[in-house]
Amino acid sequence: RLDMIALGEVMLRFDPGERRISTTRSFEVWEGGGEYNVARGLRRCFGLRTGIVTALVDNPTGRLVEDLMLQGGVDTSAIQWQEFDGIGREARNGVYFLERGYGVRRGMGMMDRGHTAISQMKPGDIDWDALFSHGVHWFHTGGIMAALSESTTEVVREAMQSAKRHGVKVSFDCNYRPSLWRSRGGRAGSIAVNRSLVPMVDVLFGHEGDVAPELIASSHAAVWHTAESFAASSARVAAEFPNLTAIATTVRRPVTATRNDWSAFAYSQGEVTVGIHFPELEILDRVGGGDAFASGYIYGQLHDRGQQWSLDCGIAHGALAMTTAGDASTATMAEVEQLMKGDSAGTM
Ligand code: KDG
Repeated sequence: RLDMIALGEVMLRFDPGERRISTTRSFEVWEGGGEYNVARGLRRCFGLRTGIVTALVDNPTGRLVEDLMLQGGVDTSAIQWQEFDGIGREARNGVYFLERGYGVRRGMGMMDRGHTAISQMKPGDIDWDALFSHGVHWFHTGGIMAALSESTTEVVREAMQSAKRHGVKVSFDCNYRPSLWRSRGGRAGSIAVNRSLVPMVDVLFGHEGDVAPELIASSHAAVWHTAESFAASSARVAAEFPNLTAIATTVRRPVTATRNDWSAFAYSQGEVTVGIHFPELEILDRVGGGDAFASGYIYGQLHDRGQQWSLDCGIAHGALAMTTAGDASTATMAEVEQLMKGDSAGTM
């Protein structure tokens, strides 16, 4: 029995450590994927039973991704395994390369994810009703999965419809990725898809650059700089989509490549909650911070801890996730709680 299920692509992440992609001689490998990272965080830090729905080609790199996910404690029994054609012409496993920023130099990344097995997933491939009928409480997916292809958009829609039938809460992280929308109408294409999905979403996540422009169709695409403008924009979104119970938005303005101005807001039932704030958070690896935020917030919501606690839990977990290498958080619940109280995490 699972508490939570995520749907999304999981890729192999190649990390050159302190070197650059173009000059390194070795890479460390991790698994990563926006939606999956949330399931992993809920498992490893918060102890929930979580599972991933994804598709992989059944070859050694696909099995490596599975092995890493198993190490993350996430249930992999719903993976759709696609037969390997021996060359990767029909379907591949996605990979990405990321080098970290340092001081004045921003980190840079490269995605290599065309023709992946998951981009070919289509409605009817997964028996969602069977998956959701065993006491699952939460379903999480997002704008990366919805962007992969026309058919994955429909898989997201199908999964959300089934979750709603089974009374499962649905969250969606906008996670706008320009490269994925290039052949699908760019930002306008993503807005149109997100707008069609949001009526089924209970909790909408995003970072401040994503949520407003994607969901507010008018030209009002302002970035939310203050609680006031966040309140106004999110009130409009909430009025338009009455099923939304909360909008949680992270604020992560890079101060330098290795520092963030990090916080978040939530909007729920007409009220804005402002979370704890780290104006100059030191960062080792910023990837996965938003996903760790989402998992902390979901944990709070699943345990009826209220907006303030959920938000602070998300912010603290996101902050800690960015202090270690890899997409995944290695934080413990005790460290998260300590940081929520304003103490630096860790003991000696
Ligand atoms: O949120 C983390 C993701 O950005 C990372 O895992 C890679 O899935 C990824 C994507 O598409 O950016």
